[in-house]
Amino acid sequence: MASRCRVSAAQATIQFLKNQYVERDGIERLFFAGCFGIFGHGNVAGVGQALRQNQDFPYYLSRNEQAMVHTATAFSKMNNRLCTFACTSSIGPGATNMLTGAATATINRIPVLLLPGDIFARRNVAPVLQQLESAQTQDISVNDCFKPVSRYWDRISRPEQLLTALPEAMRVLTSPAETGAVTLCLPQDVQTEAQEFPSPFLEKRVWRVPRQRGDAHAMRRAADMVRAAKQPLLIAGGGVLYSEASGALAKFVAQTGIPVAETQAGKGSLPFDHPQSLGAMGVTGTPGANLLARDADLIIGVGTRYADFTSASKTAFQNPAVNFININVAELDAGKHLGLAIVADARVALEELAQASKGYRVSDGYQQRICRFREEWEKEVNRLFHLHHGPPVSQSEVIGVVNSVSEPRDVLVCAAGSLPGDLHKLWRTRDPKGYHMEYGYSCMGYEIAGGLGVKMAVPDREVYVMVGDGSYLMMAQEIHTCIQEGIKLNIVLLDNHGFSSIGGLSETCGSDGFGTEYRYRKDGKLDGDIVKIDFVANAMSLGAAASRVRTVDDLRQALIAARATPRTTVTVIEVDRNVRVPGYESWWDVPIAEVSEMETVRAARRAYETSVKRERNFF
Ligand SMILES: Cc1ncc(C[n+]2csc(CCOP(=O)(O)OP(=O)(O)O)c2C)c(N)n1
Ligand SMILES: [Mg+2]
Repeated sequence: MASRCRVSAAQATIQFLKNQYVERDGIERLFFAGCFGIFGHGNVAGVGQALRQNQDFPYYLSRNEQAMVHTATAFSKMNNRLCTFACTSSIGPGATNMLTGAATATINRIPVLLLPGDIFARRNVAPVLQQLESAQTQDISVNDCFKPVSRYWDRISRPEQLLTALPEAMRVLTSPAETGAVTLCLPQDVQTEAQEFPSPFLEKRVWRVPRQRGDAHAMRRAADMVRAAKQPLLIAGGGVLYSEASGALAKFVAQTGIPVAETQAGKGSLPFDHPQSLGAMGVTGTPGANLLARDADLIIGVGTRYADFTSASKTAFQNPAVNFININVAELDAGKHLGLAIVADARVALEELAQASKGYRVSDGYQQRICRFREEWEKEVNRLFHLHHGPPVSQSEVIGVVNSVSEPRDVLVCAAGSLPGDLHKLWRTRDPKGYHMEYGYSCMGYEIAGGLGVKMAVPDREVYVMVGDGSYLMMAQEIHTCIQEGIKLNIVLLDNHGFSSIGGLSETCGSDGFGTEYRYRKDGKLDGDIVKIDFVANAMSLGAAASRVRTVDDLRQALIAARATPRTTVTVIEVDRNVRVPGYESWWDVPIAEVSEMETVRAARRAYETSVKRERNFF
C-alpha cells in the first residue's frame, strides 16, 4: 500500500504544485515558478502557512491582486505557456481584485492558477468579515464571479476533494486548447484541515504537452485549396508563437511565397524584414496586409481567434469566393468563418501543409505586389519615425526611438490606449518573443505588472514597457515590487494628459473627445486647464530612477542611460495627443447613436451606416 502523508489542505496544495512538471519536445521543466500573493485572514493561516514551510516554492509579494495575476500571465505568455505562477489571495476584495486578471488570462488563453480564499465551509460563524450573504442560498460567495472567467473552477469544501480537483486543474492549465485561468476556491477553514494524502499524489508528475496532428483528410483538402489559390494570405496569430512555429512558418512561406499578416498576439511570428511579411493585420494593420486580405481568395488562419481587430469587424475579407483554412488547437477557433478546420498544433500542421503543397508557388505578379507593399510600408514607417513634430513630439517618433535603442532580443510590453495600434503597425520586431502585447483584453494596468512578469521570465533581456499616462495612473504600483525584487524594467511613459485613443474615437463618433482629458472642472464642465501630474516624483517615490525629457534626442540619451542603470527607470515624455498614426484600409465597428441633437453625431451615424454594410458573414 502506498505510504500516506498527513498534511493540511493548503500544505497538500503547495506540495502538489511544486512537483508538477511539463514536457514538450522532450524538454522537461517545472510548471510553477512559485506563488504570488497578498495575505489576509482568508489565506494567511492556511496557504500562507503552507508557503512558509515550503520555501523552496518561491513566494512573491505583490501590491495588488489584479496586478499579480497580470504578472503571472505575462510570465506564462513569455514562457509560451509552459511555466506559470499560482496566485493566492484572501477572501472578499482580495479575491475579487483577481477577477480582471482572470479575465485577461482566459481571454488571452494563458494559464494561471488562482487560489482565492473562500468563506467558511462549516458556515457556523457566518457572515465572516467580507462575506457576501444571500437570502437564497448559503452555497454562494463572491468567488462564484470567477466562473465565467475561468476555464476550470472549483470550490474545495473538503480536503480530499483536492485529490480530484488538482489533477483537473493541471489538465486544463497544460492543455493548449483549453488553457486559461483556473480557479480553485479554498475556504478559510478547509485550508487548515489535515487529511492523509497518498504520498504518490504529492510526488513528481510530468504532464506531456502534445503536438496534436490534424485530420489527414482535412490536410489533403487544405493542400488542394492551397494549390487552387491565386491570392492566398496567411494570418499568423498567437498560436504560432505558443507552438514555437516561427521556423516552420518561415519555411512554409519561403516555399510557397504566401504572404503573412500578423495579429497583435502573433506579431513577431516572422521578423519584420522577412520577404513574405506584410506586418500587422486588420484595424491596426498595414495597407499591404489589408489590401491583400480584401482580395484574397484563401485565408490561412494559424493560431488566430479572428478577433474583430483582425477581421476588421468582418469587413476585411471582401472576395466573394474567399475560403478559410483554420489551423488551431482549439475547435472553437478552427471552426470559425465556416472554414476548413484543422484542429492541430501550428508547428506540425505547417510542416505537414508544406509537405502536402510541395510544388505550389504564388505567381510572380503576386510576389511583386508583396515586394512593393513592403517597400512602401518601410518608407511610411520611416516617415512616421521622423516626423520632426513639436515638442511635444509625436507618439510615432517615440516608438521609433525606443525601437532603435532596443536590441533585437529585447522585449516590448504594452496593452492599452493608442500605443497598441501604433506599435502593431510600426514596431520592427526582430525576435519571435520581442513584442509582448496584451490585446485580448487590452487591460489598462497590465503594462508595468506584465513587464515585471516578462522580465522574471527572461532576466537576460532588457524589457521596455511603453505605457500611457492613463494606464500608468491605473496601476503603477508594481514598480515598488520591481524594486523589492531587484528586477529592472525600462518604462517609457507617454504623457498626453488623458486618453488619446478614446478621445480620438469620441471625435470620430461625433462627441468631440468629451470626458477624455485630465482637465480641471470649470463652470461645471471638465474643460478647464490641464491637471498636471508630476510623474517623475511619483515614480521616484516608488523607488524608480526617473526623468522627464522633451525632445527626441533627449529621449534617446535618457534611454541609453536607462539601459545602463541596474534599477527600474521611468522616462516621461509629453506627446501631442492630436498627432495620430492614421488607419490604413480598414474599419472597426463602434455603433453610433441612431438619433442625436448633435449634427456631428448625425454625420458620424450616416458614415457608419454606409460602412457597416460591408460586414460579411461567411457561409
Ligand atoms: C481597465 C480598462 N478600462 C478602460 C479601458 C478603455 N480604454 C481603452 S484605452 C483608454 C485610455 C488609455 O489612456 P492612456 O493610457 O493615457 O493611453 P492613450 O489613449 O492616451 O494613448 C481607455 C480608458 C481599458 N482598455 N481598460
Ligand atoms: Mg494618455
